[in-house]
Amino acid sequence: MNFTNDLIESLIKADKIAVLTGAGMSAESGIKTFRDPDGLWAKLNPEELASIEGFMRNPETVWNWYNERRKVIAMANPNEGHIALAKMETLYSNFTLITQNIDRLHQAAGSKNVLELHGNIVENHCLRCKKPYLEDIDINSKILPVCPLCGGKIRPSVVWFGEQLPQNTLFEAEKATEECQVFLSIGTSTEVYPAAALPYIAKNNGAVVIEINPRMTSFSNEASFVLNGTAATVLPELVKSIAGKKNK
Ligand code: BJW
Ligand code: ZN
Repeated sequence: MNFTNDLIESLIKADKIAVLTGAGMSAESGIKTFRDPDGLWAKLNPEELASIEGFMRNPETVWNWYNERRKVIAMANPNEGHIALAKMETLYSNFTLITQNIDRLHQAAGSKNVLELHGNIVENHCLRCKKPYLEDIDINSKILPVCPLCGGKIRPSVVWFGEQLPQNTLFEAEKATEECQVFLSIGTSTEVYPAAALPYIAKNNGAVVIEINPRMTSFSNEASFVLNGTAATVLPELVKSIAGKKNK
């Protein structure tokens, strides 16, 4: 892919970078997105599977779904895009990677400063007393785990619809977004708030905003540059184009 000089210049000049990633980031690691034609929500109902009301109505169904996804994620490896972002972090003194993904593949690729807006699929906690549940979950068991402290239902430590995002993490993400000179929005449909507000916040604060996505999104027309391709193909080329020229 050919990158314009303006785009490369903006990345070389910048010392503060913020990146927002969504499900498309992990698509080439074999993890399904949500809103693509073959995505999770094409066949499944988000209100039943990703809300507290759905969990209370039918915890078995929700646990089965999370256990199936845990199996897929446990087998997945970071793709070339994750690896390129980890390399990119080493080029900057101030680099914040904000992710909506729960799969921990950024950390597996070596990224250090990662903010998880929607939690993660590895940890669990008690719905009632909120304490972390530290036992291993047997993903093949039909018996639902309960809290050894209060008997409450155990749930995955992800953020469902209608739930508040972790407030410190969101605060740090907004701060990095307001302060950055370049913001990258990668593999997200920019449909789910408050994460979807971040590219707009960056733009309103004067940042150059680069979108990487094989499809147009609701934000594309606002972006400074749209790189029409996948994360695992565009990011390695982009990072290669700046690596030799960027002094930390
Ligand atoms: C590629 C690619 C490749 C494909 N390379 N790209 C009206 C207005 C504003 C807000 C609301 C509203 N009505 C309701 C709300 C609130 C709601 C919301 O935003 N809803 C919208 C859908 C309208 N938000 C919330 O409820 C949030 N909480 C909240 O607002 O709290 C307020 C509160 C305050 C005080 C007290 C209490 C509450 C919480 C949102 C939680 C979202 N949770 C999920 C599930 C997480 C757990 C799990 O995974 O199981 O998070 S839903 C799902 O969507 C998941 C994702 O993180 C999130 C975003 O999706 P993402 O990542 O953008 O994926 P896709 O599939 O949408 O897009 C993929 C993109 O990749 C596409 O563009 C492809 O083209 C692209 N792509 N292959 C690069 N190879
Ligand atoms: Zn408890």
